[in-house]
Amino acid sequence: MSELDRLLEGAIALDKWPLARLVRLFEDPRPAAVPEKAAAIAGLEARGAAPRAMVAGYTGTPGSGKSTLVGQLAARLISRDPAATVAVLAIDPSSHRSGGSILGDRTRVHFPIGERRLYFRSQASDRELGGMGRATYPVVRLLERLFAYVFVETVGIGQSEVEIERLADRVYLVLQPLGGDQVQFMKAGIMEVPHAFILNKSDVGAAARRSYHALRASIDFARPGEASPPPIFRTSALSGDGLDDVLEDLIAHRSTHDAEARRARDCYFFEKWVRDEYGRFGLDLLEQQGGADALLAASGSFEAAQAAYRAPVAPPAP
Ligand SMILES: Nc1nc2c(ncn2[C@@H]2O[C@H](COP(=O)(O)OP(=O)(O)OP(=O)(O)O)[C@@H](O)[C@H]2O)c(=O)[nH]1
Ligand SMILES: [Mg+2]
Repeated sequence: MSELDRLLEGAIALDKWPLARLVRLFEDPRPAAVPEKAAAIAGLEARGAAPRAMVAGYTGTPGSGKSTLVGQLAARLISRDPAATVAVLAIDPSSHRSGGSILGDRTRVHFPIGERRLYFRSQASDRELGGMGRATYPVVRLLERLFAYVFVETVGIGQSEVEIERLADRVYLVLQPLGGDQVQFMKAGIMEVPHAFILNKSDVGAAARRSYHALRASIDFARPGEASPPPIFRTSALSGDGLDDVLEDLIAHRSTHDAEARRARDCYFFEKWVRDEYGRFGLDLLEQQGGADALLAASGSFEAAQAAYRAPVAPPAP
């Protein structure tokens, strides 16, 4: 058995060490890593590890309690459903390290060290605006073959909303109660994306109640005439209040991308990869090669398409 085969079998068994090794491979931005990623995906497919996870996105304002909430939701999910497995990927704009910070510590989620069904990984975001890093999509492609749920935490301040909408099957916007003089929650553009809202820190009392009504009004204003207005869940990630309601919502909407949605998602992130790595020149070259859709269809997987893409030899524009 090759080294890669051993890693794949270990990862399918959800052993932490091989998982971490594979995640690092998928985070590796170097072109030299692409063939091994393609081989890993092919090896997973051959073992029947097709994409199966529901991908849930949690975005929202800094400090609203996203990490605490996501950690608690993950822990609750595996304790109520013996078959559930959850991977949490947190994009951390405040971390300057290239991943590896211990989210489990920060979220105060305690679980036995041998608990295979929960996996935490934090990634530094490499974009000034927060949101997703370059390694986010590749790692989601790996994790969605291994776990039943993949939770992605991003900081929501604009562009990242669009990306999380592309990535996730269901998007939650996590907010915290407003101070007294704040009237509006967020720019309308951000309010339009989420499937559901989570007003966390509902344990803080009167401010939380006032904020609930202000949020309802902001949503009605940003999304007029919507047939079924998005739910607002009031939670406390500290006390656990309201978390089961969020889980019900999650489970009720458990769906995975169908083939068509998956193609569109691959296409979007393939173009993003080309743009990020090779700029406008790279995109022109992609057009000459028939475009992302054709390249993906001909290659069989996102990673194989990356290998097949004839990148410009010039270094990317700064
Ligand atoms: N009172 C109260 N505090 C909370 C709750 N959830 C989280 N916190 C606290 O809020 C602070 C921020 O929590 P995090 O989970 O790190 O928030 P975050 O949104 O992930 O933060 P960033 O990723 O840095 O944007 C911590 O001190 C938490 O203990 C809650 O439900 N109630
Ligand atoms: Mg966080």
